[in-house]
Amino acid sequence: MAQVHTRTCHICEANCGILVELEGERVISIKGDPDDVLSRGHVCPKATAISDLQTDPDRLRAPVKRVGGAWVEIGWEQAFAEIGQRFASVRAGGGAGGLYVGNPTAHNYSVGMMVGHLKKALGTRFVWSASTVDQIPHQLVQYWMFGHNALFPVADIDRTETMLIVGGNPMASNGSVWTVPGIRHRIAALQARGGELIVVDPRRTETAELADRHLFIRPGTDPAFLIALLLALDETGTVQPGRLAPMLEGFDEALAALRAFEIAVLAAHCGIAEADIRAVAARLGSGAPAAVYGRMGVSVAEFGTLNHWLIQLLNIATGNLDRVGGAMFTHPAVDVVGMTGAGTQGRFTSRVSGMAEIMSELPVVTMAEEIATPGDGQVRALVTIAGNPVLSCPDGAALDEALETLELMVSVDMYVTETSRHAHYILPPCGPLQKDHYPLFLGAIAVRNYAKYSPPLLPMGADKSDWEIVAGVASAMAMAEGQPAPNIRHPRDTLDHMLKQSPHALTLEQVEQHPHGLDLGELREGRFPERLRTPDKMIRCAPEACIGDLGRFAEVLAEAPAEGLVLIGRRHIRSNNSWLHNSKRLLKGPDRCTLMIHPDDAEARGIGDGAKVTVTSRVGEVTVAAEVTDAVMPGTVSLPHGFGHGRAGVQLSVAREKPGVSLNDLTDRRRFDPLSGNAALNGTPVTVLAA
Ligand SMILES: Nc1nc2c(c(=O)[nH]1)N[C@H]1C(S)=C(S)[C@@H](COP(=O)(O)OP(=O)(O)OC[C@H]3O[C@@H](n4cnc5c(=O)[nH]c(N)nc54)[C@H](O)[C@@H]3O)O[C@H]1N2
Ligand SMILES: Nc1nc2c(c(=O)[nH]1)N[C@H]1C(S)=C(S)[C@@H](COP(=O)(O)OP(=O)(O)OC[C@H]3O[C@@H](n4cnc5c(=O)[nH]c(N)nc54)[C@H](O)[C@@H]3O)O[C@H]1N2
Ligand code: SF4
Ligand SMILES: [Mo]
Repeated sequence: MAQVHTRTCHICEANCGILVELEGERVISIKGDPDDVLSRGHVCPKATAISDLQTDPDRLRAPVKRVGGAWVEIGWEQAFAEIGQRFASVRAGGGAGGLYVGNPTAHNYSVGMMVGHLKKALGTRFVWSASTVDQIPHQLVQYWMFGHNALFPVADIDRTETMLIVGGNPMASNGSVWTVPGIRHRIAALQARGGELIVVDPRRTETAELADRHLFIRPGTDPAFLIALLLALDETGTVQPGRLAPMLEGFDEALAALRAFEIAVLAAHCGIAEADIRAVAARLGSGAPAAVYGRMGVSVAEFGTLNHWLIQLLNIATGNLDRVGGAMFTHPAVDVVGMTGAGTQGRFTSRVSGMAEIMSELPVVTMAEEIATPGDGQVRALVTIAGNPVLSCPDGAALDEALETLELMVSVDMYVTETSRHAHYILPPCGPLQKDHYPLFLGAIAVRNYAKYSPPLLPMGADKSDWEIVAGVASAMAMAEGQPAPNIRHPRDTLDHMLKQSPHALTLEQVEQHPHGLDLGELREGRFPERLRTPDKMIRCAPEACIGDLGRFAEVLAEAPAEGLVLIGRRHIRSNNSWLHNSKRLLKGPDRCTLMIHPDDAEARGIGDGAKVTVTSRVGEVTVAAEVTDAVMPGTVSLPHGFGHGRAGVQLSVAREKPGVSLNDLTDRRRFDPLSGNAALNGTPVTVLAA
């Protein structure tokens, strides 16, 4: 007898409600849940792949240890004991521990609760995560302006009149730092009520295809566009912060600093016509609700922090911050803001290049050098949790080499990946349907307030959840080092506690009574000033570092634009970073790892559609098929990240059929945003030649 269970898809930030039909332990179907309070039936093709992940024969089912060139299965107790002993000997030899935490941990509430124990057991400041190849500039700006790094503004697309997306492609990504399932319907509804979607992107993306207006922008030049918008508002007297006015500190100072720039110069720099900039500004400044949102295109850039500051200044200048139809703040069921520290930066620096700590971590651009550079405090033992930095971090090839030199490497991952193949031990978590799920971080950035708990659907058997594995490693390391064993609390209890402590004062039991989610209502305006975490409840509009960074931008603006091509990334709806390429049904169709190049640029180099080309950057070279298309603007080429599965020893049999090349063999560790330390993955200068 088949039975249908409700659940939340954990793969991306959209958090779609799904209906999983099971017959015994066999998945019969996975469909969208029309009654889910957030997603209302939306799903994408990746949801069905959850069952592929569950049944994938390549997925490790027991801990493995690398012996010579082979992987040998061992028991959990033996794995923990050996890891503890080997860690103690690394420490005794003067080596430091290190930790890399990957993206899927943000979709796994329970493992996040154990990371602190592991950091403590490792006794290290060498903590890296996918955050510094991702959203750290958002957090830094929020910390500076609103007083807490987790005060994420959420674009109220369902009630806005103008939605401006700069460097985001939610039609492929399903939204990011913005839990907004079913974006296509939301865009259609916006347009049906007379609103406009405006997309600013060097590529005519799937989202741009739906837009009322798409403006091509030269990669990396977003500060020019954003400053020009603010200047156009200023010139037309449409700067109107409205009810925010009494909460603004330094707003006039910020505007004054921007007045040093000229719209015509900025327009020429970013490649967007002055008339178009003025038209967008007129819409934003019309007084009707508007929301400006920026994502990876502006985050992983050399001016990532400056970009996000300017975006929030735009939301403020148009009176749209904390307003219905603007950029709003949630009332989450678990109030992360109330429970975590405001943020940190610069409390310590990295050993080799002296880069500043950010939100208790070090930027990932420092990871390879900290492992490879000998000396006191060199990282000799590394744990990775749900991460694949060899494919996801800049200059992945350098990291690939560095990892092989470690004395001890432990990967908590269910596959032998480009990264975990270097590990001495791989500790695999259970399959996705064997664990529970609660959207701890993502619920707090959703377009609607809600809570939803998904219980495990399949029995655990001898398998372990990520949190149990990380707790096991932390305990083993602590004990081998002669420290007291960490006091591990069951994540469900911690979750229940967090729910109770938050303003909605829910219990986990109450949440569990709502299998389609507990609706906590639409986002409400007027959260500020109460929600602000600055000591005086003022919005800091002119953070010193941002004002200072305008000088760095002015220098770039004064330079002649560089000749040659720049490389940007892209995402596809049927893939997720580096790790969904082992599902046959997701991988089917034409090869997706192609270099998109504009017809003019292709012609100038004698490159035909489908021809093999060699792409070279300062750090590396790849050979890949060209896709000649006017969807990318002249001067820009695009390659997806997350491919490159052809490396020796990777055990992903489906992914190996179409291995592709890694974009991050071309991206450069030396290109980063100096304010945040976040990697600049987009805008890499490259040469492209027919191979
Ligand atoms: N050039 C370029 N590079 C990029 C990006 C880009 O746009 N351009 N995007 C960046 C971004 S935004 C991110 S978030 C990073 C992601 O970077 P990472 O987090 O380092 O990499 P992922 O590809 O997400 O790899 C996740 C790994 O976790 C494993 N995994 C999946 N689910 C689970 C689980 O439940 N438990 C455990 N233990 N393991 C699991 C997978 O097998 C895989 O090996 O990549 C970044 N890299
Ligand atoms: N299907 C799928 N969904 C995903 C993921 C995935 O890999 N696949 N990854 C998940 C993760 S971890 C994240 S962080 C999110 C990311 O979510 P998004 O940010 O929405 O995804 P991207 O496709 O990286 O979109 C970035 C856009 O910026 C554009 N761009 C590049 N350079 C510039 C620039 O200099 N200026 C401007 N204005 N635009 C630029 C690119 O062309 C691209 O369209 O997606 C999440 N969802
Ligand atoms: S958009 Fe797709 S991958 Fe993301 S949560 Fe929804 S079904 Fe899952
Ligand atoms: Mo990400």
